[in-house]
Amino acid sequence: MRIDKIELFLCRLPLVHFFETSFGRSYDRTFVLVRVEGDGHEGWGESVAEANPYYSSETTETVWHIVTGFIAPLVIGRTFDHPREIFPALARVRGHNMAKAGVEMAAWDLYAQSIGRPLSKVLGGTRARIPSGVSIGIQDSFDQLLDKIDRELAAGYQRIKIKIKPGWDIEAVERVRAKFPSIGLQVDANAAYTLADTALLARLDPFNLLLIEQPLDYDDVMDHVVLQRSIKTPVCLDESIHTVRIARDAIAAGACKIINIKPGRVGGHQASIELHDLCAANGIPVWHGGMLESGIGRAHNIHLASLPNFRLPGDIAASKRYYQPDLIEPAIDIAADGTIAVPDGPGIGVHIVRDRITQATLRHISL
Ligand code: OSB
Ligand code: MG
Repeated sequence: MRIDKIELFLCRLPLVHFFETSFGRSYDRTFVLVRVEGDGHEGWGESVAEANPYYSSETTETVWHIVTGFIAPLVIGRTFDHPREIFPALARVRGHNMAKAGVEMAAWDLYAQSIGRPLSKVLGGTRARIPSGVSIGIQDSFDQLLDKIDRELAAGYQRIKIKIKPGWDIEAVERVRAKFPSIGLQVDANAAYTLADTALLARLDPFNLLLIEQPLDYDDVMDHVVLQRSIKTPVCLDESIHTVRIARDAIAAGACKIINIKPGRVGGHQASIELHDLCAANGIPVWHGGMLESGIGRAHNIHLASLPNFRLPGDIAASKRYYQPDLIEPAIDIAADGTIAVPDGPGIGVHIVRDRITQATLRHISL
């Protein structure tokens, strides 16, 4: 495959509902779409960096800078036998995994389109449907939280994740468990605690949570080892897992029992497959995270989540929880059993509505 052209679209879409994590509340989502062209086909990707560097150090502006200045020159005009070769070809760019992933994932779509196969099959996926869960942000009141959970369960979602932070943790979980004693429930702290909070976090033990996601700092491994020894709830790492090598070390050290895979965080589909396989070989279940993606990134996530070691429901939910309308047609939806169909057309297998991208675009460049 040869990539002749890369286009970037800096987009902004209003969120259907605000989303609040331990680092703040958002009312809209700014992101970079990537379109690649070559061999008479196109491919689309979405870089999940946000406008601010709060979840990760990357932002939409660093993605723009790194893709235009450093990644595009390493990719444009080059021939690759397979998209798995792209991530290693970008190795001289240190970090910037979200920038790399935007381009790399678009190239996987292009490749799958060019051979007329669904992306899931090219990635090694084995499932036709994936189990779906929801991530529910911090709300204005516990009653509002319980109402939201009620509605998501009625829609069929198979598990609920709630965001926690100091002051919105034990009582929130207590209230949710009192009303919903047997649902699949997990919490995500987005790095809001330290080891000084160990006794507090141990108070979550009786609530039978599936996992606690990223309780400690975004670049920490060893404090999580200490924490995991002191609490029963399985620790799941998100922010800390930037590379397959860090995952290997985290698993060996006992920092976590579960890992969340977001392709943007590790540099795209190839790194995600390697992370998935490493976890499978070590008996570590994985699940697919979410970054409030538009339908383009969401479609990529669905294909990736069809691989066999994605053993827990992902944060991959219906489009209408995020954007109305979404950038694709038909929108992604869940069935009553809480599963999402993996698209079976070529590539990511969704129809991209160009007018809606044009409307959402703040800046465009063609390279
Ligand atoms: O930590 O998983 C996270 C959204 C933005 C940044 C970080 C996270 C999240 C989510 C949302 O939890 C998951 C979704 O897309 O619904
Ligand atoms: Mg998380």
